[in-house]
Amino acid sequence: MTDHPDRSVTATESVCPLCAVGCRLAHSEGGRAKGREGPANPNGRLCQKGATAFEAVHADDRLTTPLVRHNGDLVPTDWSTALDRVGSDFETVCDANGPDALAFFGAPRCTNEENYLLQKLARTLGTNNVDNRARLCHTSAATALENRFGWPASTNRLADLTSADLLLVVGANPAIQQPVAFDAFIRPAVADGTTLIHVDPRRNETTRIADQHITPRPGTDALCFHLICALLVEHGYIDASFINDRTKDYEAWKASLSDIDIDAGKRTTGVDTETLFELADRIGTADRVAVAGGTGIEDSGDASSTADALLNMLLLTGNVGRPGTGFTLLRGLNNEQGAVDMGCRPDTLPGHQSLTNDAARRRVADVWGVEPPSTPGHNEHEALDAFGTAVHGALVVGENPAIEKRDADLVTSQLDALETLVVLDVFPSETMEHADIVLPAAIGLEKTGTVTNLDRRVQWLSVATSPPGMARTDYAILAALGKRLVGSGFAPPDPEAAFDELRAVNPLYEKLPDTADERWPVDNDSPLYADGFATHDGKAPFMPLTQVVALPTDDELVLVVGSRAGGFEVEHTVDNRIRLNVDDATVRGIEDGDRVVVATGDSTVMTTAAVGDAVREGTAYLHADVADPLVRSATGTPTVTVALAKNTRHS
Ligand SMILES: Nc1nc2c(c(=O)[nH]1)N[C@H]1C(S)=C(S)[C@@H](COP(=O)(O)OP(=O)(O)OC[C@H]3O[C@@H](n4cnc5c(=O)[nH]c(N)nc54)[C@H](O)[C@@H]3O)O[C@H]1N2
Ligand SMILES: Nc1nc2c(c(=O)[nH]1)N[C@H]1C(S)=C(S)[C@@H](COP(=O)(O)OP(=O)(O)OC[C@H]3O[C@@H](n4cnc5c(=O)[nH]c(N)nc54)[C@H](O)[C@@H]3O)O[C@H]1N2
Ligand code: SF4
Ligand SMILES: [Mo]
Repeated sequence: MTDHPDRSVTATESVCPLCAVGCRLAHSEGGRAKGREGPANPNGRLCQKGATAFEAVHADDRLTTPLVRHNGDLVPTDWSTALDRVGSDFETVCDANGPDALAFFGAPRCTNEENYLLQKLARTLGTNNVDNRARLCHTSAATALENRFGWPASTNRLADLTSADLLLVVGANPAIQQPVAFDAFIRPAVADGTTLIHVDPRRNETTRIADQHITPRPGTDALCFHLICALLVEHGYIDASFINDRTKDYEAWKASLSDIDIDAGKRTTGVDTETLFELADRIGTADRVAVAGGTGIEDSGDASSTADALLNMLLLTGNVGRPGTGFTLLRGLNNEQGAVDMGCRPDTLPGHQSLTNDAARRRVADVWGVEPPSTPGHNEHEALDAFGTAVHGALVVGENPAIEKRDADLVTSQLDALETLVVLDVFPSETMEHADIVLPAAIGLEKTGTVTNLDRRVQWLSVATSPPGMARTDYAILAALGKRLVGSGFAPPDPEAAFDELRAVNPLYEKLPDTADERWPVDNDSPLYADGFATHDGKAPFMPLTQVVALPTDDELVLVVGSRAGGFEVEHTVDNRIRLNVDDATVRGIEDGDRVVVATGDSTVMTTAAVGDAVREGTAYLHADVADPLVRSATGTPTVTVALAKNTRHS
């Protein structure tokens, strides 16, 4: 279609397309982004990576033409040839195997309207096989919040963190990963007297301003917080009227605490009794306690989650529904919250309405003219496993669907097992190498539409420039695909009309004004659950601990993994070194700078040792990219052996 020769960039105000904080910015002279005051960046600042947001506009390697595979190569073509090919390929798959042979992956980097269209396309065709990347980052915490409180989202505003008396940051490093929110809300709160407790087996940049650093062995946080709850109950630090009026299952949960042996728990978690007592005291005596959780509290496996234990602690002490309390989900990608709110998940319609809720399905059918199917679809993990057997065609929007980016073999063979793989992206990716059709898309600064940040604020993007070459917005591409696959009435004419349509089917977004720029579900700025939980009886249940923690043997270390990234690093350098505690290094004859072999099961990784006190004894830390083969082959929290590599000691 149209080429866009004029790509000058205007200084129109928009939202940073990089992370879930959602800072406001505009293009400035010299090509850098300049912050504009907004709710997430009230002082108008941006972080280092946000300042480079416009670099992608003029990057040399942007995708600018549709590509179709021909005799093994991806060759440039025009839009109508590419779109016709997607249409006929998907029809072939559907005719032979039914709509559940298609899977739709996307799109936490795209707008709400784009995510809305993507799931509408899947469901109108007759499948709930639609999911998005948020699954890799924050699924345990989001699920715990949804099951216990009502919505898979932060309970409070970022700005509320400043009124907490005590803030626990658990398994996260907001000083680096959400830097503007950290500087605008957490740092000033601490300067103003909020006690900051950092719970993380590794010391990181966030620990620098913490009053207390608690280092449970990786994977034992749930037990650690159950121990703290047991101490809170024992010492009478509970909010009896909150428990009575707002919660349920308290007595059964309390009875389950008697199974917990403080001394055994101390050995398992590695946190000494004094520290546990001190923390219980701090929590029990504070008026407002808030928790902020990151990717470190995500569980591998189906054990009861750390998030569940943290929510018990908040319920027990009445710390939900008031400013300065609650749970902040430190989400990562710019529209991760919006992608799930729009129903890009296999089990719910827009607004987190259950697929089995007849009234919700009818409400959607009234608007779409088609009733969505009621059986849940495959999530991304399941769909990838089913490629080539139950699933034969996939549409991937702005994702690189390697479940873990490093497991190239599995992903390659699964992607190649598809009959047709369609990728919408802005840059070449590993996934694209397996694609049959590639459609060039626009980045956030080249389009309009809304995005939802990590505290549920919905903001409009503005067009600062046009996409390069023949690239089009994901919205335009999905609308064109819908027209071919469903019919001419499929998509509203533009994102503004789509915002109207999605408000009509999504009860959480219903009351947002046309200008958006409010937080769902629009009840000014009060915390969620001020008057009751969004559960069927308005009460939040307590949840007993079901996790069984295996202790590592003497020669093993528990592996801590971190520095997860969503692919927009300012510098693409990864610190490959394994962090070891001095005591653990000494018994193994390892010195700082030595080459070491890290192993679990059949997987090994060769790297360099960094010896010091960044991790507690019994644990070791590796960057997520380096740790990937080890994490993949382990079930649950991996334990590893670390040994000096042969013949590598520099003398
Ligand atoms: N510059 C930049 N910023 C980004 C991104 C980017 O690509 N670049 N990506 C964004 C994305 S997608 C995401 S998901 C976020 C990630 O943001 P974070 O969740 O803050 O990610 P990490 O820095 O890996 O911090 C996770 C912490 O969990 C700890 N941890 C590991 N295991 C355990 C455990 O068992 N218990 C406890 N308590 N802690 C544990 C690790 O030591 C680590 O310090 O960052 C976002 N911000
Ligand atoms: N080994 C390892 N694995 C990891 C992580 C890790 O650090 N190490 N991090 C984990 C985490 S936290 C996350 S969030 C995931 C990230 O997993 P993915 O979301 O799959 O991450 P990326 O590889 O960055 O792929 C995103 C793609 O979106 C494209 N894109 C950006 N903006 C747009 C847009 O507006 N439209 C379209 N169509 N495309 C766009 C980019 O060009 C890029 O190719 O990976 C997880 N897996
Ligand atoms: S904190 Fe996130 S949203 Fe804000 S400027 Fe940095 S990358 Fe962009
Ligand atoms: Mo992420």
